[in-house]
Amino acid sequence: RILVTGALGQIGSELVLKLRKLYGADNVIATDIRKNDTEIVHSGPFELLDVTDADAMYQIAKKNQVDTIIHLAALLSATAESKPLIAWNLNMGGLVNALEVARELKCQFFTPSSIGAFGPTTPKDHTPQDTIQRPTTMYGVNKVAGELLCDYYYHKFGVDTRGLRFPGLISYMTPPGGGTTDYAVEIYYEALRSGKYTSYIAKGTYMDMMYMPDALNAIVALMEADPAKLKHRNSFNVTAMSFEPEEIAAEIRKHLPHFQLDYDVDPVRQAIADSWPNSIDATAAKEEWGFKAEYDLQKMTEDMLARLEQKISPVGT
Ligand code: VAH
Repeated sequence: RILVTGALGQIGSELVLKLRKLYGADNVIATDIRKNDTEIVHSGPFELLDVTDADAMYQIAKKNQVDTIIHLAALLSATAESKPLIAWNLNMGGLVNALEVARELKCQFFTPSSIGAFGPTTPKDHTPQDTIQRPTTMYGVNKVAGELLCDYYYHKFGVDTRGLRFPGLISYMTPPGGGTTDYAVEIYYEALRSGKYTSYIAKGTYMDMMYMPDALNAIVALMEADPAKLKHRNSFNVTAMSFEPEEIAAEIRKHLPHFQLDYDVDPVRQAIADSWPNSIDATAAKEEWGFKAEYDLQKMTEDMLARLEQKISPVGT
């Protein structure tokens, strides 16, 4: 059975539903520090869990005979930058607790890394799988330390740890919270709600992005991949596209011609974005476990706007 931490977050809230369809609802135990009234809580087992409580996590995993842990509970880049020590304690404390449970109960293990694991001295274009990682954000420090810790648990204790360096993830179900790439989600909501969006990320700032369905497929494909074929484990570069605010706005205008984009740059999140790559190279993921993305900017925009139109009242109504 699969234990998911941070199940009510941006990735978790869609991944849990997908895993329940794939492996059976009762085989996916969703946990989070809070409860809400969504399908996650009602469509299968849900438990309250603070991942900084090692014993609580162990008890839930043991009681449910868990053999796979998907550890998603974390603070994202902008939030982590605003409260770095809390971020360290949650991001690293939660991770080491989850790895210890995986070691003791012999579970397969997944946790996401991020393009945030790269820094200003990393080659910015077609960033290689193996390269310099000197991030200048607490989130980046957590992601690099997390990658190294997961590799350590694999080499030292034989825990089957696997990870993905996710780009900005775009989804229509649960908006992200506290990320730097969140503008690329907010812009779709505002395009429909008000017909205009003020971006806190500057014109010309390229970042890797991916539509959530591709991210979820990548997690399942990696976790089901033949371990003998994995030369890397923590963590694989994966990406679907790279764009700057003007480009996503132009794609939106193909559907909403009057959409207006302007800028009010947030220096904190702009500094984070500037420290990240412009585009990363996902060759290793393609070669070692057949990664591929189905959605490009055009296809994602079509789907996002169609789905969000059903969720929120379109502009002018
Ligand atoms: C963030 N959405 O902005 C996350 C992600 C690559 C970006 O790590 O922090």
